[in-house]
Amino acid sequence: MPIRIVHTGDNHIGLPFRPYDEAARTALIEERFTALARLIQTANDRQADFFVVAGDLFDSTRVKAADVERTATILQGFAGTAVLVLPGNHDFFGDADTEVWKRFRKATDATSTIELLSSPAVRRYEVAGQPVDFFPCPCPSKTGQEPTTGWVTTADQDAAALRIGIAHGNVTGLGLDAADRYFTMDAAALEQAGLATWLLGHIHVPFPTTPTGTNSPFFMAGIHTPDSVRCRHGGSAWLIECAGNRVERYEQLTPGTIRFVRLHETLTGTADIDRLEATCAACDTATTVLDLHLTGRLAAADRQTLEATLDRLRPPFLSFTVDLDLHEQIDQARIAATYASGGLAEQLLTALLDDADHPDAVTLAHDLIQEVTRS
Ligand SMILES: [Mn+2]
Repeated sequence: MPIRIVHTGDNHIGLPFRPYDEAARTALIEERFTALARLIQTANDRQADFFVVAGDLFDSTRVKAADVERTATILQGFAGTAVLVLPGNHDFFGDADTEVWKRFRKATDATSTIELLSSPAVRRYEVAGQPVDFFPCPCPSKTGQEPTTGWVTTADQDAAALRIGIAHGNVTGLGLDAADRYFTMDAAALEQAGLATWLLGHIHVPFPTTPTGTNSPFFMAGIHTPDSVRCRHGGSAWLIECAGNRVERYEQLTPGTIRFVRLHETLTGTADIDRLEATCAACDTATTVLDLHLTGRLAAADRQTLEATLDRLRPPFLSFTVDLDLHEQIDQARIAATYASGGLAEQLLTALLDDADHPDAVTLAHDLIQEVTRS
């Protein structure tokens, strides 16, 4: 029987989602818990032996007690040998007084299977006679120049054990960390440490880049469910199967159910509005946080059609925000309604309207006339 590990990280429980309205904010905060609960369920269904959180389980060191307790209750649902929780850089372990970990310890005190990896020292377990040694590298602060993994190279390693590193930080070549402030690890050094593999967190993008495979010198969990439009994947975690001191097989798990989508569209007429409507209607609305950025030029009547369309599209979405940078397209009806017939403005704008080579000219002239008349 292989030893199975479910590897997650960067769950950011307690992320406040401040820019969203109350309904969306509540749903987004809730999703961080429910996606973690789904992942525990999957780990149990797949008979995982270990559930590893590779840092940033919490969004900060001051997450409120109720949220920490709820997280602890979810983790207590794991049916395997142990849940291992590493402090990352957002939820670093400063000392025994670090608020979030005091709360976490209090909430998990009675659960012998939950281990807070607050110190860099080997944690040994045994699964069906096979020793399994974890080498945790907790973050002591929010930022740091040096990797936290140095102690592993000089630590005693038992050749008979399955040996797994757990760390949190940037990896050269993976993330953008030009200033080396996030405990940057060297990929080659990780590979040369003598361990079967490393379970890492910090970069919210999963690594390896293939959903299944046979081996990898390290794994990056990827955030378990998206937290912003910057997240291009649907939420990720790994199921890793080991035999001896080797990874034999890995498989990507997808516990997330929400998506953040930002759409940039240029509108110049009703055909574009129809196209926008079709694109929005194709979204899985109840689980989509949609952020529309609309630019272009619309005639007054089309602008009304757009407003009505947006009002119709909005309700089923988890969140639906619109950034409008639209100019008014001046047409004959607008000229007739605004300017005296036969007057200079009417004649000028009508002439410009016919200038197919300069479609912006009439709008520009109208804006100028409006500005002059107003001042
Ligand atoms: Mn981090």
